[in-house]
Amino acid sequence: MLKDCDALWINANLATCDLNHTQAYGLLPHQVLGVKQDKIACIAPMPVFEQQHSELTNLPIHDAQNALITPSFIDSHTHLIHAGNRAQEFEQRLLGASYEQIAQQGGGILSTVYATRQASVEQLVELAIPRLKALMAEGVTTIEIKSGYGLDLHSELNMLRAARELTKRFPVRVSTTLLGAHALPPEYKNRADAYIDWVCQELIPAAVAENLADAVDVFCEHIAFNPAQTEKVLQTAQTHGLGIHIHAEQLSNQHASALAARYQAWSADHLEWLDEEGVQAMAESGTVATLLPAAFYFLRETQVPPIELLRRYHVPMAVATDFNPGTAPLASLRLAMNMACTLFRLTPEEALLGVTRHAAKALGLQDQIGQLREGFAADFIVWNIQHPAELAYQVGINPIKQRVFAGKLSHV
Ligand code: DI6
Ligand code: FE
Repeated sequence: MLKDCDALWINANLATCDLNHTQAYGLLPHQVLGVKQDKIACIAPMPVFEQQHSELTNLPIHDAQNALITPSFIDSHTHLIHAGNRAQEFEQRLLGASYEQIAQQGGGILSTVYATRQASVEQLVELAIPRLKALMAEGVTTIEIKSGYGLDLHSELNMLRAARELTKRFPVRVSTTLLGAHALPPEYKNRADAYIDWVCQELIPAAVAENLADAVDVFCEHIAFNPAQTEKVLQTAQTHGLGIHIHAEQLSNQHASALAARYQAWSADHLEWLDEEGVQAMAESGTVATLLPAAFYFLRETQVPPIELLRRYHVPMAVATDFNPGTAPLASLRLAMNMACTLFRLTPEEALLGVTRHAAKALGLQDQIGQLREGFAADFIVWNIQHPAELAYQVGINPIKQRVFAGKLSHV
């Protein structure tokens, strides 16, 4: 009932991203959307509002004036918390060094580890704020943030504490991921198995004890951890009831996506070298394929993820920034959507679902966010655009009219 709502948005075209609406984008033209507390309470055609108008005089009413409303965006893969930057490495790569060579020489991820270990929680938060604000200004209300630049107990937990702290200061939801198995720290040089044992026996339990991690992630790659080491971490995550993400098939095919699918991973991410067996395994386990076109772009990769196969097997595709100082210094989810279209040939509709419904599933939050649907979080954006395809099409213009998080208008 509209009169039970706390606020209404009227004259709105909704791109619900809800499968139950068979139109592309789940489009419902000329609707009223009612919010109660932090949830969407009612979605109805405008004539329903007109009939009940006389009973609704005390309600705050926002006239969308035929603007488009979408679920707000979810950036489901970021390394937002870190210190330092790697502009020099960017230059080295342009002069011919590869990402792998730089990593093998002790640069790359480890250079960010050295900088991050020097920073306090407060400094990490301060460094993250402008990055977060940039994402929020484009319509993001949920963001996944990984650790992985500490690689010791104190620094890994501090990264997660900084990520949690952001939710106390900003109207944003954060999903945290422990990426202790991101790179081998210098203290464990040539002792990767011992490091993985430490991750499983000390680091994961410590993060769980403080409720700092919603999920666990592993970089399974020839320059990082092998499938056997990866599996140990996934087993431990499962024992603790944590969600699972995996950095898989980014630089080579390690069959890591199929491995993670056996552990019901929420998502497998990157996937440039994914094969059909991996796609099939992901389809069976309901694992989301998270595409990170910015990393592909910055590394000037040429191997494109198998989009056609993912479509054929109905594997849901998410799109995220992978914001990080090495391979994706990009705090724009809208540009990532555009790159998913131009570089990977996603349709604009797939790109939008990739930052809404499918991104929610990649975070295990598919029953709460990512769709305009009664009972879902009242997290949505009112856009000054005519058609949802414009969101992936145009870059550098920000058509946000209103940003609503948990039922409240929020300004960034
Ligand atoms: N793959 C990535 O794209 C990021 N981590 C990973 O495993 C990059 C991390 C970095 O280079 O700092
Ligand atoms: Fe990443």
